[in-house]
Amino acid sequence: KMAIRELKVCLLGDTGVGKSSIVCRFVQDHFDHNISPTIGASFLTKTVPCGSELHKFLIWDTAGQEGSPSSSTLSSPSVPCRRTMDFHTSLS
Ligand SMILES: Nc1nc2c(ncn2[C@@H]2O[C@H](COP(=O)(O)OP(=O)(O)OP(=O)(O)O)[C@@H](O)[C@H]2O)c(=O)[nH]1
Ligand SMILES: [Mg+2]
Repeated sequence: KMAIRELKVCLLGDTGVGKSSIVCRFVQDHFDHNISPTIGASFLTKTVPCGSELHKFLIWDTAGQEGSPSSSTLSSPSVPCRRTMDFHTSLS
């Protein structure tokens, strides 16, 4: 069984600069021309093989419209994450 290394990534920045688009490209290799502004925060993960390990990216994609997110935006279980998706790059 391969060891899993967790890598935490948090995207911050003004609304419309393309944070969610970068995340979408990274996790799904897809560009969505009609992507909606993020509300609250989105949490996504993607796991990719890297040498003898698996690297699991834990990605928090925050909403630029709402100004600087407080630390509670990212840590409180009460804050809605509008999308939670797991992506795994095929090992075969
Ligand atoms: N032409 C072009 N448009 C892009 C690119 N990246 C993002 N966009 C467009 O820019 C707009 C905003 O992209 P988002 O990814 O929603 O930006 P965001 O930073 O997540 O915005 P918030 O969620 O509001 O914070 C969308 O209409 C995207 O389609 C790019 O590389 N090229
Ligand atoms: Mg966004």
